[in-house]
Amino acid sequence: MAVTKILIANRGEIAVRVIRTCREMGIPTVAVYSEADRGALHVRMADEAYCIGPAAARESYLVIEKIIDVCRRSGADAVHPGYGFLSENAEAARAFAAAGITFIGPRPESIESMGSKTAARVVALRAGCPVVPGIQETMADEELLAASQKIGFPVMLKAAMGGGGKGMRLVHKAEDFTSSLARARGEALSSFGDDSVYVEKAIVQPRHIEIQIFGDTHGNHVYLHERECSVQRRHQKVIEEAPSPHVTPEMRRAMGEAALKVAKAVDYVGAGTVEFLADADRNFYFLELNTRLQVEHPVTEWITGLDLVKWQILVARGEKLPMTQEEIPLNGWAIECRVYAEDPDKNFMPSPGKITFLRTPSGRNVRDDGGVYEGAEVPMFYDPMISKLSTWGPTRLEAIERMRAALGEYRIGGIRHNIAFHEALMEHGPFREGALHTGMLDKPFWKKKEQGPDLKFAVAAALLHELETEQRRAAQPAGHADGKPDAWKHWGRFNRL
Ligand code: MV4
Repeated sequence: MAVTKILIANRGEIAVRVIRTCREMGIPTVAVYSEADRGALHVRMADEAYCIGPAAARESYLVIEKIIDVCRRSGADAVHPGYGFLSENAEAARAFAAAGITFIGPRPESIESMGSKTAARVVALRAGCPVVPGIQETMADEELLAASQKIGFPVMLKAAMGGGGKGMRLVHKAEDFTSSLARARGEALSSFGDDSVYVEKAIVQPRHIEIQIFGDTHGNHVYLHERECSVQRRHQKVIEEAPSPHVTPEMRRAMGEAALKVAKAVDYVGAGTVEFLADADRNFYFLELNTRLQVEHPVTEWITGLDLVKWQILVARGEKLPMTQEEIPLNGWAIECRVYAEDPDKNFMPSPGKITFLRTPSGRNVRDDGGVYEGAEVPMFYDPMISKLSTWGPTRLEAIERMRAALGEYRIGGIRHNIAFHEALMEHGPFREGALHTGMLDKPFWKKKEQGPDLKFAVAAALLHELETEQRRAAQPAGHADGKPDAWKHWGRFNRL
C-alpha cells in the first residue's frame, strides 16, 4: 500500500493538522479547496492545491470523483479524509481502492457495520461489550410500547440510522409514549430518510466517555485510553479532556478491553473511537464506533506523547502498530477548548467573516490547532470551528489553570467568538470539580446575575480612569524615562478590562 504523496480531502484545522505530520514525515501533500476556500490556510500550507468546485460541500469536498481526479492529476497515491465529509463514507473508501488509491482509514466493511445503530448494537452484544439495555430490532408502534414497558421507563427512543441526537426522544412515562414516538419518527424520516426507531433504557445524567482505539492490518489492536466529552451543547462538544475525572484505573482497563472486543469483531484498521455512556455507578454502555480520527484527538496525543496522524499513515502503509498495549503511556492531564466563530450572547449563532486581528496563545504545554490566519475569511458554508486550544499539566487543575491563562492571551478581531465563554467555564465550580455530565450546559451558567448599581458605577469609574490615564500616557513621548510603564504595557491592561 503505497503512501508516497497524500491528498487531504478536507479543509480547516484538520487539513492543516494532517499536513504538519506529512511534512515531518517527508511526505508531499496535496490540498483541495472549494471556491470559498481559495485563500484558506490549508491551501497555503500544502505543497500543491487544486480547486474542486463551488462552496457547497455537496459540489466540492463531498464529490468522490473530483477527489479521485485530483489524485490522478497530482500523482497522490493516498487520501486522508480528516473528519466529517468523506471520512465515514464506505462508498468513498471503495471508490478510492478501486482507483488504486490508499484510503487512510478503516476498511469499507468496518465503516458499513457501524452505519446503523441497531446493527452496531448487535456487533457489540455478540462481541461481549456492554450495551445499554434495549432492543436491536426496529418495530411497529405497539411492539415498541410493549418493549418499553418491559425495559421500564424512562426510556430513550432513537433513530436507527441516527446521529447527533436527531430523532432521539426521552420518554418519562407510558402516557407520553405515543406522541414522543410520532415526533421521533418524523424527525428520523426528515433527517435520515428512514423512520426506523428503536428503544433503550434511558441513562440519567450520563457521561460521554470514549476510548481511542487503533488497529493494524496484522490483526493487532490497542487502546490509547479515554477522553471525557460530557461538556457539550446540543450534541456539539465544547470541551474535551483526557483522562476522565470519572474513570478509575480498573474502569479504564475494563472500558479499553470492551472497546477492543468491538474493534476485533469488525477487524478494525486505523484510528477509531468507541463511544460509551457511563452512569454515576461507573457502569458503561457501548453507543457507537466512530470510524475516523476525531476532532478531540489532541488530548490523547498530549497524555500519550504519540502522533495519531503518524500512526494512521504507518498503518495505511501496512506497517505494524509501533507499540503493544503495555507500552502505551498515560501521563498527566490535557484539556481542549473548541474555539468557534459564534456569538454566545446570541444563542451561539455562527459568526462568519474576516478575521481582522489574530493572536494565538503559546508557551509551555500550550497547543493551538488552528485553521485560520489574520486576514483570512471564516466562510459561512462550513462548521464555524476555527481552532482547538489545548493545554497539558501534570494534574487536572494545572491543565485547567494553564488553559485559563492561555484563553486570556487569545485575541480574535473582526468576528464573534466563544473565548470568554470558555474562560467562564474554566472558573465554573462544577467543571473545576470534575462533576461533568451531558446536561451541564443546558442552563446558562455564564450569564452573571444582573449587577447592582454599585458595581456598575465601579466598573464605569474604572473604565473612565483607564481611558484618561491612557490618553495622558499616549500624549507623552514613548519610553521609560519617568520610570513608569509605557503606553503599550498600559494598553495591554486596558484591553483586558
Ligand atoms: C442516550 C442518553 C441517555 N440514555 N441514550 C445523544 C447523542 C447520541 N449519540 C447518544 N445520546 C444520548 N443517548 C440513553 N439510553 C443520553 C444521550 C445524550 C448525550 C450523549 C452523549 C453526549 C451528549 C448527550 C446529550 C444529551 C443526551
